[in-house]
Amino acid sequence: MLIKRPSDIPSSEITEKNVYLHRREFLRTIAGTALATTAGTLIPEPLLRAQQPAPHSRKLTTRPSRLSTTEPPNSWDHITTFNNFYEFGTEVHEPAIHARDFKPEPWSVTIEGECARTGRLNLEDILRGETLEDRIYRHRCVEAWSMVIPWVGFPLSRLIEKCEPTSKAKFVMMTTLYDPSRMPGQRVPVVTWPYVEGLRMDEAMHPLTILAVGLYGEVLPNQNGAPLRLVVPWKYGFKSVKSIVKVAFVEREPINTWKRAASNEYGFYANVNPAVDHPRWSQATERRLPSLFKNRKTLPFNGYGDQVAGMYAGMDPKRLY
Ligand SMILES: Nc1nc2c(c(=O)[nH]1)N[C@H]1C(S)=C(S)[C@@H](COP(=O)(O)O)O[C@H]1N2
Ligand SMILES: [Mo]
Repeated sequence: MLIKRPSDIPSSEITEKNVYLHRREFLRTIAGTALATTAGTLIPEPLLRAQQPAPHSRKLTTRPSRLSTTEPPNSWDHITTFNNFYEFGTEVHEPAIHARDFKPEPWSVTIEGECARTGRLNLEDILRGETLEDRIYRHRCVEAWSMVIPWVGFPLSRLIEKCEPTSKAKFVMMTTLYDPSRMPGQRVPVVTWPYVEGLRMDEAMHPLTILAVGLYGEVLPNQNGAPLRLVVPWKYGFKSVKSIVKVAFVEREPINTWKRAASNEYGFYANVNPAVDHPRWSQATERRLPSLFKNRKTLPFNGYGDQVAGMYAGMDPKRLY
């Protein structure tokens, strides 16, 4: 691989590592205490590989989707060793290590709020009769890195229809498991636990919005949000809440975790917008892993504008961040 010499690298690219460390510095400040981690150290690639379990060979039956991107996906190694999942540590290499012994089964999801079918659904009931699709999506983290990920999943709209929401249901709120004995990161108040995210009803019903249960045709690895996680490809990664145990239909816009933590930096909509800088860094470009440098322009709505921009007609694009 050709590595650029530092003198060739514009300063806009050099800031990259600082950018993704910033959110963590901020967290340490607000949390007072910090997880005892190797903060800021970058683990060399060969070491990461050595620590990685091989694909576990629990194959799923899937069919391809015409909603997939044709861009080449990142490797299994990249997708499973570079994760944001603060329940298992705030450094991107930590979830692969600390989520290893997490048991995502049995699993059930509580359905609450403005819908006819409140109650509890086992994961098996949620999946019964579903056709699982390979959905190869671009993923753009607010911290300016990106990947292409071959998810296995099904439209969130399918679950929503089963719940029969009432006309009062304007938003869907989804919540991650709260169990500090199984998710050690929750012993540290880096954010308000449990992690919650929400979508407006039309966003939740959009055919691009999926619940993922797999990766590369196999059952989802723990660090990627097993056994059930949201994927909303036109929004920054933090919208895609992992290890979901609750789906609630609500009338008012929910307060999502990152907005609660820093409403000056993170909003509810979180649509990928290269024209609106994050208060502390630019969103104009991104680093497509495994590159160490920003190597491509970020596209509005992460390249899914044709399919989703219509939902936001008339809204202030700054508010969409
Ligand atoms: N419960 C929970 N969900 C989460 C997060 C988290 O810390 N906790 N991080 C979010 C962020 S910032 C990103 S970029 C994606 C990362 O998903 P991946 O690790 O599967 O790539 O998960 C999102 N979902
Ligand atoms: Mo993210």
